[in-house]
Amino acid sequence: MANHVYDHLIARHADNDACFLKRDDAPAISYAAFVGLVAQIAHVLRDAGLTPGDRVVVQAPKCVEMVALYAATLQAGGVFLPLNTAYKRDEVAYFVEDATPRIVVCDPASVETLTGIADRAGAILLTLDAAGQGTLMASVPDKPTTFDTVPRGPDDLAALLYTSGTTGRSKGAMLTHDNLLSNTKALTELWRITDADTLIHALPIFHTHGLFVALNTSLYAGACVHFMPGFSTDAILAAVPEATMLMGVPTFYTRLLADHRLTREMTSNMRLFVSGSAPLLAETHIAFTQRTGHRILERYGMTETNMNTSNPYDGDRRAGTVGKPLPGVEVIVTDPETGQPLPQGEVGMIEVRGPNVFKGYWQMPDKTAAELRENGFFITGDLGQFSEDGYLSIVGRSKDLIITGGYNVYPKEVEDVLNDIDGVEESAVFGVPDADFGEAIIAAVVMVPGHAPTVEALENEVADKLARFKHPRRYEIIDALPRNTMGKVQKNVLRDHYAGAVAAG
Ligand code: MLC
Ligand code: AMP
Repeated sequence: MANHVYDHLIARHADNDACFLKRDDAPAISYAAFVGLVAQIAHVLRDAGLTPGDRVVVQAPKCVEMVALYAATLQAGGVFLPLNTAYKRDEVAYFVEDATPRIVVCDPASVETLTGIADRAGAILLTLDAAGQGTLMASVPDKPTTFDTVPRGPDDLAALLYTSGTTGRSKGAMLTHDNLLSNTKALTELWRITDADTLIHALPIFHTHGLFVALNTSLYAGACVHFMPGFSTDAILAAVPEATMLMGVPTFYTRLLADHRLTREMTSNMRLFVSGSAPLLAETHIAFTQRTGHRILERYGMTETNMNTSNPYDGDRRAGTVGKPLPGVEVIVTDPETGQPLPQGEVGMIEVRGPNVFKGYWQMPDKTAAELRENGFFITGDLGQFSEDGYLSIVGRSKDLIITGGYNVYPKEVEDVLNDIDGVEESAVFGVPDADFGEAIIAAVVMVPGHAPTVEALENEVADKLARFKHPRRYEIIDALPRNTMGKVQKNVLRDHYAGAVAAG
C-alpha cells in the first residue's frame, strides 16, 4: 500500500531542483532538498519511538523545519497535531492529555512549562526554534536522506486539529489522508495553481488555512512559496511584484488597503488573491478591486471540513458571497429545527458532505453523533442562503463564536475563566465589529456586591490562562446581564449596546 498524502505531495519531488520555500533572511530550499530533509526527520521520529497512528504534537515557531516535520510525520505514518504558539500552559496541557501523543515538539523557551505535561502523557519532548534548531534537529545531519515510507491508506488519520467547542472542551477533528488530498486536488485545479506560481505565505501553519490550503496546494502543484514568519505589510508589499498569489484572512486585505503603496502597477504580476477563515466585507472586496484591479476570490471552509465552497476562478467573484460548492462537495441549507432541506433562497443551517469532511471528533462519539449525521452531512453551525444561480452567502452563525483576525474564540471558554474569579458573579463575552480584526472581544461582568475585583485582576487571571487573542479588549462592569423571559442572556442586546466601544476606546 502507498502513503496517500506523502506520495502525491512529497515523493514526486525527489528529483525536483526547483524552489519550494523561499525566505527573506536565509537561502531558499529546493523541493529535492526538502524531500531529503523530510526523510531525515522521519528517521528521528521513528528512532524516538513513533509508530503508525501515533500523534506528534507541535507547538513551535513557523520555520522550514516545521513544514518538514509535518511531512515527516506523514511519511513515518504519524498524525500531525499543530498547536497555536499563543496557547498558554493550561491550554496546551489539555490538548496533550487528550491526544496522548508519542512525541511533543516545542520551542526551547517552553521546555520548562512542557516537560511535566509531556511526562504525564508518556511523550518524548523535543525542541525546535525559529531558526530551525533544537533537539529535534540535533541528529538530522547523521540520518539518511531516504526513508522507507510507512504505508497509509485514504481513510487513515493524517492530522488531528483542535477546534474549541460551544460547551467548553475543545474537540480534536480527525482528518484523514483523503480529506486532505481530495481537497488539495480540488483547490489546485480550481485556482489553477501550477509550478509557475509563487505564493506569498504569511499565515500561521498551525491551522487549516496556512497548513493545508496554502502548503498542500503548493506542494501538489510544485509552486514556489515565499515563506514569511508572519504577517507584515512591508514584507508582503515588497514580495508582491515578484509573486503571483496571496492567501490571507480579511485582516490581511484591510491592512494592505490601508497602505498607499498598494497599487494596480505593483500588483500587475499577481494572478490571484484568496480570502477566507472569516467574512470579507463587501466594501473591502470592492475597495480592493478599485485600487488594484484584482477581484479577491473568497472561499469558505472549516477545520472539520477543509474547504467547502469557492468563488469561481473564471466568472463572477461576487462580493459578500463564498461562491459555489467545490467539485465533489455537497452543500445544503436546512431548517435548524427539523434538519429538512429548505427551498432555495431561505436562510438556514449550512450542512456539508463530501470527501473533505472529517471522520469525527477524537474520542468524543457523542459530539460526533450530534454534528455529523449518519448520512454523512456535517452540521456546520453557520447560517447561509443560496442565490438563484447557486452562490452561497453566510449570513450568521448559530454557534456562539467570535472570529477575531481569523482566529476562533468561543465565549464560553473566556466566561468560564472569568466566572471562576473570586468576586465575579457572572459574565457574558461577545464580539463587536472591529476595523482591523473583523470582531473584537468584549466582556460584560457582574460583580458580587462588596467583593468586586479590579479590572486589572480580571486581566491578569485571563492572561495567565488564555492565549492573547482570546483576551477581552474591554471590560464593562454592569449591574445585571440582560436576559429574555426564558432567562437566557441576550448577547445581541449587549452587542448592539457596546458596538463601537472598542473603536471609541
Ligand atoms: C494577534 N493578536 C490578536 C490576533 N492576532 N488579537 C486578536 N485576534 C487576532 N487574530 C494580538 C497580538 O498578540 C497583539 O497583542 C495584538 O493583538 C496586536 O497584534 P498585531 O501585531 O496587530 O497582530 P499580528 O501579529 O499582525 O497578527 C494579526 C493577524 C494574525 C491577523 C495577521 O492574527 C493572523 O495571522 N491571523 C490568521 C489566523 C488564521 O490563520 N486563521 C485560519 C484558521 S483556519 P498585544 O499584547 O501586543 O496587544 C480556518 C478555516 C478556514 O478558519 O476557512 O480557513
Ligand atoms: P475554524 O473552526 O477555525 O475552522 O473556523 C471555521 C469557521 O470560520 C466557519 O465555520 C465559518 O464560521 C468561518 N469562516 C470560514 N471562512 C469564511 C468565510 N469566507 N466567510 C465567513 N465565515 C467564514
